[in-house]
Amino acid sequence: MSFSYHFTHAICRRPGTSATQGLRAVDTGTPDTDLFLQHHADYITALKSTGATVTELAADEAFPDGCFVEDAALCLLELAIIMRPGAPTRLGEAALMKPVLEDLYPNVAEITRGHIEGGDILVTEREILIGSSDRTDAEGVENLREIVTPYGYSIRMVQTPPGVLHFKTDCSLLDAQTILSTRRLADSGCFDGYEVIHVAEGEEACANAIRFNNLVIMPAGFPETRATLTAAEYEVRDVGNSEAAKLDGGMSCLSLRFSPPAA
Ligand code: CIR
Repeated sequence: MSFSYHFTHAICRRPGTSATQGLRAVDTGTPDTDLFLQHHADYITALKSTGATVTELAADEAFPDGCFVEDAALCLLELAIIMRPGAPTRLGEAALMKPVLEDLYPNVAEITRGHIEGGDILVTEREILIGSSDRTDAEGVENLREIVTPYGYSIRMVQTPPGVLHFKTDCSLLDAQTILSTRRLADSGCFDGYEVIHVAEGEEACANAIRFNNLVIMPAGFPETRATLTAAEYEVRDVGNSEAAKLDGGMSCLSLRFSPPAA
């Protein structure tokens, strides 16, 4: 399987002990901090195994959801954009990410109106797809559109399924043409024109995977979807996600993945 885009970098932030206070739609139990840290370390090992440089930020106890760094920024080829999370307890995470990205990107812009979280944004080779959700509104999307249009990007706004936290809770980009998706999302038609691989029925929680260089990194425990991806010749790496899942987090949320212009 070949991919046209190579990631040289990723940024992660370790979960802190305050992760036990992280946001969750439904309480399925409190995350075990030690196990969460073990899974997080396994995740970083998987990223590094592809040759990428991983910036490992220390936990910030003031932000229980701070390990879900994807929501705080969007990293494109030419610039990084600091998001404006819609969850009030997460708004400050964006400011924390700004100096980190300024060290890596010559150009860092910022969303200043409305709200938008990175988990609602899927960047494909032809467009930026954004799912409106409880965390991402039209004003935030419009602000992002103003920032990225001069760089030639086009934005298409779609609808995150009701009751689903983020757009990418239900989908992932596997390669330039192929999207892994739940049926409930793909049935909306938002991926018409792409190849779609559906996650197996009952395995909706593994739709949030990441394609990172030669690997597809997916949460452990979803054998049917794993077998489908392997049969389609993706090199799959499983990482435990039981503790992040208690906070509605998955594989994409735990990193920002990019190749800065200077790299
Ligand atoms: C939250 O509700 O914001 C966190 N507990 C989970 C964020 C997961 N992030 C993501 O899907 N991009």
